[in-house]
Amino acid sequence: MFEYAPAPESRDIVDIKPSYGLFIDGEFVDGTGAPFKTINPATEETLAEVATASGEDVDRAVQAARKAFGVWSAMPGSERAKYLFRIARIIQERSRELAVLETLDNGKPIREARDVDLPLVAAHFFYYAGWADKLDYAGYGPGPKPLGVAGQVIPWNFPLLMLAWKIAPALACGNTVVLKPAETTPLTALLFAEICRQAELPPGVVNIVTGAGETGAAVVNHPDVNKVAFTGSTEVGRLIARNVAGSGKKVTLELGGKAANIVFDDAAIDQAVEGIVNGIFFNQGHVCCAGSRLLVQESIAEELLESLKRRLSLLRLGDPMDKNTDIGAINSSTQLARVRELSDIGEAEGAERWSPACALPERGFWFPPTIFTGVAQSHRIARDEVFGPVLAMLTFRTPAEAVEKANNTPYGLSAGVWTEKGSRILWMADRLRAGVVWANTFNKFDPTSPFGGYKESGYGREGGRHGLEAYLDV
Ligand code: TXE
Repeated sequence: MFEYAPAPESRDIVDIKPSYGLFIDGEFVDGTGAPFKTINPATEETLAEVATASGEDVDRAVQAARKAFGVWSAMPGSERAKYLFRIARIIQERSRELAVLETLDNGKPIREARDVDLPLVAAHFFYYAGWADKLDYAGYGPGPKPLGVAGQVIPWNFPLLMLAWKIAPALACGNTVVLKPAETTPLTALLFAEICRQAELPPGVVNIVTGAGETGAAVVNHPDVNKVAFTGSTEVGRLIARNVAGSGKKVTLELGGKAANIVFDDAAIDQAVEGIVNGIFFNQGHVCCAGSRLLVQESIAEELLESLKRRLSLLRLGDPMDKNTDIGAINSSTQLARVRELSDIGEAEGAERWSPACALPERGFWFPPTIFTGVAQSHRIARDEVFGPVLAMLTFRTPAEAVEKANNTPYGLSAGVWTEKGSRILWMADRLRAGVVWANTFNKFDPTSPFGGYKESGYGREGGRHGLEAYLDV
């Protein structure tokens, strides 16, 4: 570790209330379930008390969304676009406040919240605002129709960005929404509710219900919900798919991943090292498409590992509010326990574990950047989604072997290829069973680009024109 001068962002720019209600029909209201606390995972301090929506509250939210659907879906697309553009602009204006609140509630470095999450959140609203009036077939007969009320359940790794991925396309198409944020990160969704009021969005078009899995289940199982969109664990995704089967609801699921980041011997090594670090340590590895399996061509494996270790020794772990921080806090004690358990299993199964010397803060939930070498494909560290800052390194000799190993997983969300040979990129991309293949980059997102998985990583696409299809009957 080396010394550097701390540069903390001010937390005074956010006004965190002691307690929060639900956002139903344009108003903040009490929940009838027992309230829960949301904490700052970097300090374990309680940030606020948040309402739990019971089945009854969820029903009220769905009824409000149903009522608003009449008005919202009948509105010309150009009018809906105005609201979405207004929301996008307010997000830009209030982005510093949103970024600080995201960092406090989630534990991610402020630099990432400010420079990655928030610009992408605004970009999604701008992008889908632009679609709203392109969906009307004015003068040419009836156009595609919105589905109705969308029930959306999102995780804690990108609380606002997942909200944007879900809400922006749904509203652009004329649907109304009941969204449940994750129980460890509800605050930015509630600030977004305030932004909906500021944008004078008609009441009931967006409803936010907070709570744990039971609240999520009440949303997706509600008979008046027409479309279910879920991002989260594969386990819960399976449960949801089973529960809604035969109900006529349309479903999109975005689930886990175990992406291969594949480095060939002709790759620009320095660039690849940056891409590997970004691939697995960005957002503490709490990324569904994280490059958690490093596949390196055998001839450069030793050299690459040395460069990677040197680079990891320069990463700064600590206070997420410090603008210098590279690695923030693990989002919850539950997630930390999972990362620890899978890492311990990695060691017990015979892989070698390495982390740079790095002091962990005393309070809060922390895990050092970690690399496993000597990993076999059968090891759980090579198969299970860790969802933390843990990289499993494997080697290969030929491109065919790289493809075989990369595809040897039940998941198929993303992959990365590092080579200076253009034809090899195309050859690999054609054979990798993954929804996204990045070439000489990783974790690059854009609202114009569809995102989603093959195999057990889920079904349906979010983002781009394809993202609209999930919210329309054509
Ligand atoms: O996920 P859950 P958890 C993976 C990652 C992580 C593991 C567990 O590997 O370690 O899942 O995380 C709501 N009906 N991912 O436990 O439980 C829940 O309240 C409806 C990958 O946090 O799936 C939250 O809002 N909803 C992933 C959301 O589902 C239910 C992101 C996600 O929580 C529900 C997160 C139910 N029965 C975790 N039970 C990714 N793909 O990015 C829970 N929820």
